[in-house]
Amino acid sequence: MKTIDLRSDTVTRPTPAMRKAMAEAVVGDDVYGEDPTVRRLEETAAEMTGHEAALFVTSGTQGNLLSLMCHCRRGEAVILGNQSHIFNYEGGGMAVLGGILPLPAEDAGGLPETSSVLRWVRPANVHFAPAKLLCLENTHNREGGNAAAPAPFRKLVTAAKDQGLAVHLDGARIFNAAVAWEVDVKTYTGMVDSVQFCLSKGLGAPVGSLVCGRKSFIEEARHWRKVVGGGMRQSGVLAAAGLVALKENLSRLSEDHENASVLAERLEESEHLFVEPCPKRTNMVYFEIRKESLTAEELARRCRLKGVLFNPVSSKRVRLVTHLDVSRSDVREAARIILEEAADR
Ligand code: TLP
Repeated sequence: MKTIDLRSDTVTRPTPAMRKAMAEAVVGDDVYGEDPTVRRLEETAAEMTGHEAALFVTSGTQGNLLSLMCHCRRGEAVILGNQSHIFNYEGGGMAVLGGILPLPAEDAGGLPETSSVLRWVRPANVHFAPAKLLCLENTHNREGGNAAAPAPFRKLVTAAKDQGLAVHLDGARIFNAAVAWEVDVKTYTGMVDSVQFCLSKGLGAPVGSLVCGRKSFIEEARHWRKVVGGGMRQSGVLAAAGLVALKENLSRLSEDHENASVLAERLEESEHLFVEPCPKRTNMVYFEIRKESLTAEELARRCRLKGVLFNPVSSKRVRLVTHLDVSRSDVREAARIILEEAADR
């Protein structure tokens, strides 16, 4: 039985071209700054995002953590969406390791409300942890994978900067946003102080993320990366796959988006499922189960037996993610199985 894995775009296996590049990578000790493949990846990432420098890190979570630790000292605060990945799914790393206070703002729909952000910008007062940074997420994972449009994104960044805040972008899937809006990725990345993007999601590389920013910022991030045990040695083996991902897999992201739309349309046929509308869909589909007797856990269990994997995100809510290893016929087949299992009593 074929498995159609819609749990996440993190599940992709490296392509033959990636494996070849990994096998042939010229490497050195990157803690000494001597790995030419890592350097090439970092230079490529900086150039693509419109920043001075970049740092290859182990994961999106590590990239976000280092960025926050560079922007804020202990006792300072970060404003971020209450639905954001950093707030919900990164183990509170900023508080655990950085002594940084998260200040949540309403971000239903994907971008935090400007008023909800600005209420945390308060006058200096002994009682307050001063807010130094705004974090944005695009595309927005928990908000349906929605890609924020360039104009409201710019407006919010400008409003934050006018208040003296720095802005960090959790751009785990920022290339999906750029592809969805048909703009250069710099439209988003060029206006923020720092950005983290993932190679290991829709771009299909096995491991790694890049943090991009000013030279001095990246030097400090390099220090914090070592502190958290992320100093890697011959990591050119991994960077080589990342370079292939950036060269070969950007233009095909639109296929994932189309497949997600096909999946959404098919699932809308069911009276038992409510497919959450998404203003600018990328590679995710969220739906709610409207049938009283069926939980997301039970639907996932039944579909797993038929070879379709996905993650429940709550007792009635499900997320499906399309990616490199899922074809158009796979999504049609997955939709068929989900519809069938949802209809079954
Ligand atoms: N997201 C994962 C899970 O952790 C939920 C997924 O399967 O989607 N920012 C965003 C917006 C993310 O979606 C993720 C991963 C991260 C950061 C963290 O990246 P990693 O997993 O590389 O630490």
